[in-house]
Amino acid sequence: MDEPFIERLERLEKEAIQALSGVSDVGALEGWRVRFLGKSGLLTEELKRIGTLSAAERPRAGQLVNTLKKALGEAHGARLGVLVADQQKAQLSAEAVDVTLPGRGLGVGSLHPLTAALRRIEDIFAALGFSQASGPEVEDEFHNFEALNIPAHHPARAMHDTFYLLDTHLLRTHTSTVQIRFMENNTPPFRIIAPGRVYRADAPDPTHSPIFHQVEGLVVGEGIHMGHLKSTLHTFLEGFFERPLNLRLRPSYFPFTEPSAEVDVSCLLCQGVGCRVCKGTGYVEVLGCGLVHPAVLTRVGIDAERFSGFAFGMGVERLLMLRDGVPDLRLFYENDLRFLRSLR
Ligand code: 2U9
Repeated sequence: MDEPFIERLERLEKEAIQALSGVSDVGALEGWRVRFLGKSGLLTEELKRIGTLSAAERPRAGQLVNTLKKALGEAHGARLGVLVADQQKAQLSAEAVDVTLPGRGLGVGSLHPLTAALRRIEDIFAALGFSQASGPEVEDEFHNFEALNIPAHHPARAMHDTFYLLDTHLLRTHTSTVQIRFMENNTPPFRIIAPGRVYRADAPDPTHSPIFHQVEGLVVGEGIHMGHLKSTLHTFLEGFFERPLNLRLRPSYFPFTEPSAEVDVSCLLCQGVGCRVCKGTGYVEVLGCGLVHPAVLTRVGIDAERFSGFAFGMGVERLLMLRDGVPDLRLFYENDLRFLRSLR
């Protein structure tokens, strides 16, 4: 057999073994297999060369090529085994779970800012001797309008942008309905607050939502006057905003109170100096109030000669926006945890 053939085979073997030791992943190993053992690989080339040898040399040459092919096949198998084992080991350690690490915990959650605010408002009024009353959210026109001195075609009905259900029922536009029901079933004297959800067909914007929350209050007794109203609201507002405040009552109009007033407090940001929150006026409006209109007392069977009362109403979202600097009322309804966590 010609010497170059044997030498070439030996060189090929050396080259293959050396190349195999440099193969470090399954992809590269496949490249190695194609190069040396593939159909058009280097060993196949040697097999083809056998045809050019003399008939006497061919059997030995064939034997040598086949032996090398077998040896390289075995070396390939062994390397593949090592690489697959290495790969599995790397994957297992990458996916390893350290069971000794402390757990992440489930979190305990917290009250929604509106719920927390309602509870605080209820607590402050409880300390002032008020009890809580509640009632249905689906109401009739009598309790939402007529009993409150808002007859049919009164412009105040249009102001309320009411959601009607059928022709006779509606979603309450204020919690005054609760106080009407309370007065139908109780006799003075009493002090109550009516906290709850109310509905108005307003398009949502930074200061409007079709659902919002009110706390209304009602005190009825003998000799109740504006002085009681003002001191009650002053105590409540200083408790809620947790700071001394100046109060300003501006004359206003509501069908269910006479006289009526809107209550301003010295600006929560600038304390009355004038800033963007109070638009330079030093005051911000926080709620509405008044003495209960005698016609409202009479409508529910309370002697308006003997008894008088005061009432007030506030939007809970608005109070929270002022206290906590919330720029958009809709945030209270989107349940974005970043917002919810930003309020206490
Ligand atoms: C009865 C009699 C009178 C409740 C009152 C207001 C003034 C008032 C608004 C504040 C902001 C509603 O949420 S808001 O849009 N409310 O200005 N509410 S007096 O008067 C009553 C309630 C019940 C039987």
